[in-house]
Amino acid sequence: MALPQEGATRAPVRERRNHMATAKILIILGSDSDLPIMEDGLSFLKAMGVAYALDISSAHRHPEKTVALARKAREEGIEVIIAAAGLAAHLPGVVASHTTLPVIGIPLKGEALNGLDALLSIVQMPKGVPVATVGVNASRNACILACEILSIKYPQTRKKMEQLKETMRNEVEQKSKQIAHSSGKTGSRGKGHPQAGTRSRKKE
Ligand code: C2R
Repeated sequence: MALPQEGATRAPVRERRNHMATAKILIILGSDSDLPIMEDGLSFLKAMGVAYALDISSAHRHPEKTVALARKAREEGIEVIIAAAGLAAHLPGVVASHTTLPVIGIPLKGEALNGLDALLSIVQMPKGVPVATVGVNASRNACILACEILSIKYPQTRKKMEQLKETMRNEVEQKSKQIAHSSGKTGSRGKGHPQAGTRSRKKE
């Protein structure tokens, strides 16, 4: 996998074609208004050094472009597609119906229904056309899942995913030690913990 230099991984929308040569992940947003939520995932990919292509399309507003993106993705070297949309989010499902590549859907939070509308639209696909759905606004998890899929084929990505797991393990260990240390000082299970001190109270 040709990994780009740090800082060169984020493809501005207008540069999508230039990046298609190396990008393995295609990210399609239903609207430019979705970009702020996608940033968390994009920063993860950037940190991972994984190239991606980013574009905006809409199954509702530009069905022709959406179908073309999905149909051309594989021949352009894409191996995983991420589609993010809010409201009646048909974009990921329509993309999935036009490709045999894995499609990861990100339901985005809208004002009226807090993302439940998008979540159900994306996750409840009919048999035969799956969309791997992550949590509401969970753009980072979508990008992690995309990297995990790529890690089947690319040892460098696999190594980085293993490092990520190791980092998370270490963070939990660190927090566990901190809370044990502070409960040793206070005699409780940690300040601010919802069940702080409950164990010692029960014993009393
Ligand atoms: P605007 O802010 O452009 O009005 O979009 C977008 O993903 C966005 O969250 C409002 C919301 O509409 C969503 N959208 C879809 C689709 N196209 C746009 N769900 C689609 O085709 O599914």
